[in-house]
Amino acid sequence: MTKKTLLQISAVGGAALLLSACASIYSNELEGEKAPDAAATTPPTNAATAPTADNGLPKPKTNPLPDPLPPMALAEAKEDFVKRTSAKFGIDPNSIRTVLNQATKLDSVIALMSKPAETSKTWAQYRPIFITDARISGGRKFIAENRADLEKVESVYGVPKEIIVAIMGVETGWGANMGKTNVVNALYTLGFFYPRSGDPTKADREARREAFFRNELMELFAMGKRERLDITTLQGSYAGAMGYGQFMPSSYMELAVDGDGDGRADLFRSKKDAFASIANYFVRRGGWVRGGTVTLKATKDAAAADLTPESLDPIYTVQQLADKGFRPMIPVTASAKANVFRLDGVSGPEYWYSFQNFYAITRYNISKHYGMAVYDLARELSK
Ligand SMILES: [Ca+2]
Repeated sequence: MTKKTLLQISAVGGAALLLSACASIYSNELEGEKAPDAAATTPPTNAATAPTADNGLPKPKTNPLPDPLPPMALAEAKEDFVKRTSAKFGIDPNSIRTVLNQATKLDSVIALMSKPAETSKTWAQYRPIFITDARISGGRKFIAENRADLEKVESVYGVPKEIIVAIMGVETGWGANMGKTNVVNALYTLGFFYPRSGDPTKADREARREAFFRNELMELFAMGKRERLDITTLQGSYAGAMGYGQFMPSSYMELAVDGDGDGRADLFRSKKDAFASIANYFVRRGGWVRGGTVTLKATKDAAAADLTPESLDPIYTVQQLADKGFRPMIPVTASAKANVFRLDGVSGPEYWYSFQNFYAITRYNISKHYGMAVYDLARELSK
């Protein structure tokens, strides 16, 4: 099947996601969706909260948060950071110390990170927030203006231009809203002063998230060195996500690529770099399959139980899912790998297959609503 066919295949329900200034950082698993924070970051649910398979079949992949850091006084923690960052990336410790000593703890960042997760919206509530006429027309215009560059990236990576453009639209309105928070300050705040709720059941996760952000700050120093950027001037989301596609520093280091041939990956100013980097993210982080199906609507046998807990990881064969009572509305090879998730649409429950390429979209933000929103917007853009 061609890509266009695949995008058009299903009569989807839509999806919606509210864009906060940035992309999302970790997302609240499958249902929660607090407003997205940092995007291409997909930081990880940790093992305690990650969805698990229910029956002896392979377990979904998890991407655990780092171990908590040993307790240290602030001055000691900062010096430890300087030493480790310097040793790991070969950066002059004094330059790191200077930046760190000038960094500011931002109460606004603490407040945003402490905000309770939004109550879960249903798909029916979500979609109209997310898929708007303005976003559809803006996306079509953006494609028209960048068609040749987008098609070049599409041919190299196999990721449809509509998917790349949908991601950029969701994350930053095609660059109009890349975030206005100083990235060093954001990551310093979350990496050294990550807010604690006081809830003992959340303590471990909060400590791990602090370690995650401190590591992102380390990666930011490495990024400054490699890309020859003054990191103290960079702006992004309150969680430290940057540029057109809202990459966290570690994703920037691992997955950003030079799309315009000037020798640097500049996701702040180069659309060509952003297109290639987003596509590279899909392929390398999500295992995007060129020409592969994203999602298909499924029917559910009356007697079939919902798959709980839900997972988007394509760990079942289509035959195994059929045995559980879920059948695709158009025939699919029985050995194809997928999972099934539920959306609560305007007409009630809907069941959808998550194939590898749906899973890939959700590596950007681990959320079925995010995945469906991007898919649905891409489908609109392909018309
Ligand atoms: Ca470049």
